[in-house]
Amino acid sequence: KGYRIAVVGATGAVGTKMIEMLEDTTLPIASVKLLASKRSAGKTREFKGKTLTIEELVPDSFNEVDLALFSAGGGISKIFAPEAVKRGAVVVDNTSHFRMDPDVPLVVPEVNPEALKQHKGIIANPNCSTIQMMVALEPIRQKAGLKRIIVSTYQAVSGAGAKAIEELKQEATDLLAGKTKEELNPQILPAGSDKKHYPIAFNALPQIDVFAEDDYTYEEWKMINETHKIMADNAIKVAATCVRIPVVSGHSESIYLETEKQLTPQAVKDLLAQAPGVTLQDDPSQQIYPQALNSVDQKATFVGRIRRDLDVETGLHMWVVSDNLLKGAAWNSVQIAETLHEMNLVRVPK
Ligand code: A2P
Ligand code: 11C
Repeated sequence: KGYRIAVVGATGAVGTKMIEMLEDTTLPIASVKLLASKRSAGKTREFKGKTLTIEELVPDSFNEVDLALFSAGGGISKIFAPEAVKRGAVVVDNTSHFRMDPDVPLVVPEVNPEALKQHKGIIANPNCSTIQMMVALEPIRQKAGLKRIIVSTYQAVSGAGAKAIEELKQEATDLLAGKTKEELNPQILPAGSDKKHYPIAFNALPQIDVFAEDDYTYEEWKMINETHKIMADNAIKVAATCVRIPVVSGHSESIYLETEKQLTPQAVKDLLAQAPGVTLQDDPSQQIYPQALNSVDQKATFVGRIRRDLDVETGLHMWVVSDNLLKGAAWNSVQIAETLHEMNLVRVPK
């Protein structure tokens, strides 16, 4: 007895992690169906000791599915998420396609689980860089109010998918073997859909996704708009600069925030030491602080380098790191599914 679950994009960077998260979830599972493109149909993959065969995604894939986790790109979600809901499946969508739809809850379980009650079949999983920032800042917002955020990110290539990981590895290999940067052939980064591509190996690219209004990228706009929706407060001022660095997994963020009431750094540390989903790693005397490499395969959001601003009384700085494929994507999606189950909401409302 349990849910019949489908994973859409089961061969991808996030989909692969979704399967791992389902292997150790508390969610009761009756069956798991793995869906991807025609290219992957027939390949196999282990789930809890059983061999599952990957199937081609078609609308009828969702017949007799209770819960579908999507991570195959926005275009796939646009077409197939409604097909899944039509067939009675609740969808947790990891793409940006439905996030700003007023009918679709955008959920970080530590922050706004009650938003799930409004779902009409689709729940959106926020962008990875937004999620970890929300987990770190919500306890502070609750205690002291949040007026402003200025964030700079240092994002891992796995956020751009499995092919971007290969691109980083190939470029690094080629450069170490003596090739020049002109001999590299970047195809994916900084953004697969943009005109020009640049090497990521031994580089830092201040572009994630394509450029939009006011010369901010979509990734930067996602951090702004999604913060407002998740915290249900459009008055919070947010500015972001999103940068891709040659790290495989684990997004890092330098966050400056201003609170309404003044909090000492020690009060913030005490607060975050108790906060759900947070692991405090902050001891400069012992050189203890969060690191991308140490966040890999961990579900937590790691926070450290907490210190006061030297000029603004209500200003604070911190360094926030999390595995973008887990809390940023696969784990947050499975955690949403667990929360839906606990709230008895794994059903499409009539
Ligand atoms: P496939 O491996 O068959 O192409 P990533 O984010 O790592 O790039 O992964 C993208 C995921 O989306 C993969 O699982 C990929 O499957 C899947 N995908 C891409 N295009 C389609 C499609 N047309 N139908 C179903 N799944 C797709
Ligand atoms: C990145 N944050 O690191 C992106 C990936 O809206 O779900 C996730 C894109 C999204 O490239």
